[in-house]
Amino acid sequence: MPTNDANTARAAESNTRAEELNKEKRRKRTEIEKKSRQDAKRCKLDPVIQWGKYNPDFPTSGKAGELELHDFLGRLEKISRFAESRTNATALLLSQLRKSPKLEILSQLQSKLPHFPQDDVILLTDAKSLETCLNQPFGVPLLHRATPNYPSLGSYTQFGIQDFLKHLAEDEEASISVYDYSIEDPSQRTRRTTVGELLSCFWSGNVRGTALNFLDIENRTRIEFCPYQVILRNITTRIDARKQRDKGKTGSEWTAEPRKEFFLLSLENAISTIHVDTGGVVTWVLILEGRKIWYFPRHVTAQTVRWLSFAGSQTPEDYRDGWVKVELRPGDLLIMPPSFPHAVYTPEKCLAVGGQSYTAGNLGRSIEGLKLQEDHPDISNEDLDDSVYSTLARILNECGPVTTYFEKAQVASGQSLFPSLRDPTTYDKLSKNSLADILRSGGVAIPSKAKKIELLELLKKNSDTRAACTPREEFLEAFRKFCDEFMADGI
Ligand SMILES: O=C(O)CCC(=O)C(=O)O
Ligand SMILES: [Fe+2]
Repeated sequence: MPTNDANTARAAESNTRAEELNKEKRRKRTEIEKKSRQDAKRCKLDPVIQWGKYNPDFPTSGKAGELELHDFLGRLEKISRFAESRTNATALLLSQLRKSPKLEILSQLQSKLPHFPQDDVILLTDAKSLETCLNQPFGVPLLHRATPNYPSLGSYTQFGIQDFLKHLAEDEEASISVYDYSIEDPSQRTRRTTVGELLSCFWSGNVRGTALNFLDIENRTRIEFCPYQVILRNITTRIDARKQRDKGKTGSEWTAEPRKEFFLLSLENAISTIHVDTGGVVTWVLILEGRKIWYFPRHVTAQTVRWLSFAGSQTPEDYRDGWVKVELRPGDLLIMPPSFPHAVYTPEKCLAVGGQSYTAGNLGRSIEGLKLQEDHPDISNEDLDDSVYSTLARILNECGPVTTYFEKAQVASGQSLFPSLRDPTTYDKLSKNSLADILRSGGVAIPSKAKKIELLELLKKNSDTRAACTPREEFLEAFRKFCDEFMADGI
């Protein structure tokens, strides 16, 4: 039989154990409560995007060019609304129902969800969401709003206007191009100037008042601003990564191809009218200092882009469902799909950096966009450069291992857009005009009043003898090979 002492000792021991257990439970509960308080705080901090104020009705000097662009912006503003998205609408609804009972929140969500807006933009929260989106095709812009909980996805966002001016001041004599809309003739608005003039505008507080827009200043600082997820999803990075047999230092023959980035340095009230970026690229823009208002049509298809060509860069009217705008602040990142019409207003001095790439998910759209730009060169503010064709030729030749069946199918579906001089199998199906187009684009002279049969003869002869010699022909050749291989393997 245990003694009284032993009983007391055992009871004391079990009391201590119970106390320890209770202590552990209390500690866990406090931890859980702390975490849920933090979660609640986070939900409060990132509820709804707050779009800032700006004044599109800025003063002008009365010069014709300035009035024209001021008028353009006024008309664009009238038909634009800030971007909506399901994520944002949910956050807004939840913030309104914050104090309601749970059942009420559930019933409101149930009745309102089916009527939520379509996504005007895809809102990114963090690096993971950026990576996920870049792995897929996307038809609306990706937007990351920097917040305390979800800081900027770009690096070096503390690099501002003064830092950049100091870097430029190393060579004040250097020439630079600027878009100056105070010039009346639109074709003369992009003019050459010097870094000296740029510095004096920014350092003097811009007393002349012209809203100069220095676009496309090559980033030669050697600082890379591009978010690493964008670099890693770039299809050429992925192709190159598969080719490096030796990843080590010793014996490495690796030479890095510089990735181009561009600074956009704008004085307040700078405006870029409607355009698509050249070459069917995916464009990313990161704001370093100041703000920009970015406008784009709510509904974009190939027809929208053809309408841009038809209506011109200063006619925002008659786009289906109007325009969407987003306000970009320091640290914010915007990524546009290929050949996506946009216009930009800079309400305050701004430094942004950006670049271009092709992604596997959007490669089909890029090729479609290239054809749109060939047919309608006026949709872009830049001409198609040979390097676009060379880059795409390389991608088409080498992208097999890094593209899915679906992505390949999307690319191959564009085959008929580019009838090739070296693809005799399709000639017989084409009209006389199309045959003449192919011959002309291959630089072959066409006899006047030639019949279809003669054009066919000419094409057959030329396709046998001509080797691809221009970058465009290289691209056509690569595209044809890509499509042939897809047909042979895929279907
Ligand atoms: O900032 C601007 O005025 C135009 C920028 C733009 O169109 C671009 O980066 O694609
Ligand atoms: Fe642009």
